[in-house]
Amino acid sequence: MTAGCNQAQKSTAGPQEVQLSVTDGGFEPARAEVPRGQAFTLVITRKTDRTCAKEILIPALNERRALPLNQAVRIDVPNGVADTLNYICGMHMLGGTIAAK
Ligand SMILES: [Cu+2]
Repeated sequence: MTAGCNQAQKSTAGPQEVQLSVTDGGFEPARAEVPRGQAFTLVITRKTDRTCAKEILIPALNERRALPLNQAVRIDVPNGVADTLNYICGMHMLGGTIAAK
């Protein structure tokens, strides 16, 4: 009756965090890698006022978030990435990719 109660607890450290910064060069790193299909949290910190990237859009997740200067913004990606996950700024000019490895 209680079959199915076990939870998959493979990792001991909780969801991995992927840190992104917005610098004068855009999103850094422009390409990050995460283990395939594993939950992670994107942590984005905008460190400059000199680009148009004051918002981040992740179309595949229907996410659109403001990026306040010097404040970490956390976006959970509970299903992880099967292949690649693309993000762009609010004006579709700067962006990057998170790839499964
Ligand atoms: Cu932009």
